[in-house]
Amino acid sequence: MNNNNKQAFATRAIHSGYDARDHQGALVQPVYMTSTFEFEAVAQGAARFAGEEAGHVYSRISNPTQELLETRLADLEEGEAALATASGMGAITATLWTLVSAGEHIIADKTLYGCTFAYLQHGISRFGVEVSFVDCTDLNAIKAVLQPNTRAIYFETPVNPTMRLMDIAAISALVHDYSREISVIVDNTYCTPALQQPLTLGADLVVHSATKYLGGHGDLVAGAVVGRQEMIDQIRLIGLKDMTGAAIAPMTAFLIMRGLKTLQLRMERHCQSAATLAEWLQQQPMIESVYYPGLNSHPQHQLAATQMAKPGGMIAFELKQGLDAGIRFMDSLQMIKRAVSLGDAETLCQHPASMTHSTYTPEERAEHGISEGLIRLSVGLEDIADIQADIQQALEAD
Ligand code: 7XF
Repeated sequence: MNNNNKQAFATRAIHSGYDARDHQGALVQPVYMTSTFEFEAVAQGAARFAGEEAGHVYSRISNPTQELLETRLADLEEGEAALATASGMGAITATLWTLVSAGEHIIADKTLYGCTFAYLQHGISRFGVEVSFVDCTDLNAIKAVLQPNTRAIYFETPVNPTMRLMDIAAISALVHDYSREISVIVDNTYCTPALQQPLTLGADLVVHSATKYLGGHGDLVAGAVVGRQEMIDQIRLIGLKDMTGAAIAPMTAFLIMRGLKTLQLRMERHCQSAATLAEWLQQQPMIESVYYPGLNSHPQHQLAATQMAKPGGMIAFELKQGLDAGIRFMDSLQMIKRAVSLGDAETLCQHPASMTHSTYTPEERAEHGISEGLIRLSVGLEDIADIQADIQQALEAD
């Protein structure tokens, strides 16, 4: 216990919300593999549908295994409530479909995960929602696009894949000062609450691809959104139930809780190995630039130190000889996997321009700051010496 009587993060990641006495003493929570729930009488079913009585109705809306995961995620993110979904994109779309209507406006950072960008650029814009992409590291740029019909500002920090950081507290203060009607939504996938807790810095909602560090083992696809109870209730009843149907499977919720038990331990190792590798990469003669918030050379190194407990497990870099050398490097990797996704035990390496960010046109990538030669590394949990040896031999291969 820490001094305000609240258990510490690692403890809550294991225990929060679960009482074995409710489950015949089972150490680990049972998985409720059920699509529907029996009503004692018609009146009870009617009351549940009307929202007058608490209780489950149907597993597209809620399920006890999902509910326990949601309690735990809300606790870890310091939020009132959470909604777990079938994917990160399910969480993002359910959230924005709920908050924004035709004729309204969203501000987004200029660089986002490829499918989030595609949804904002080509998806929601088809339904009469206006989106302004701006450099959210520049508060004046945000100020310049705030409008009376703005309903949300959306950004990642660190940004996938360029590793720019947004000042969550400063953006939240600026936007809320303009209007409390605007939701500040932070994609916390790269950090997890083990490293960064946007709600404590003034954000309204946190979204996650739980596919990544939260699950942590590369064996599931899932997402989550965390925030105030009233907002999460709305997202559940509108964005999840009616607009996306992106319900999480009970077994997936179970696997995420298994992953959460080691979240803090894993993040410590991911961060330690990434910090060592970033320093080492920076000294290699074939490397042009390394983007990692823990490096002194990162333009927002200072912000990283105040906003993030540690600089994370993701690194981006460019080779001096550009794209062709980058592809040669990637094709020469032996232990490290060429794969998209991130946050797994396995070290993963991918090429944003042709993979995760191929949803941008080449012109959009140039405008939004994603270079064609950029390589992204998700530093895994293998021994650092083995990761480094594989990178070294791939850099030296011709
Ligand atoms: O729907 P998903 O669980 O894949 O989550 C979407 C998503 C949301 N936010 C961020 C910051 C993400 O990185 C993702 C998914 N990104 C993977 C990646 O960058 O490798 C997807 C592989 S194409």
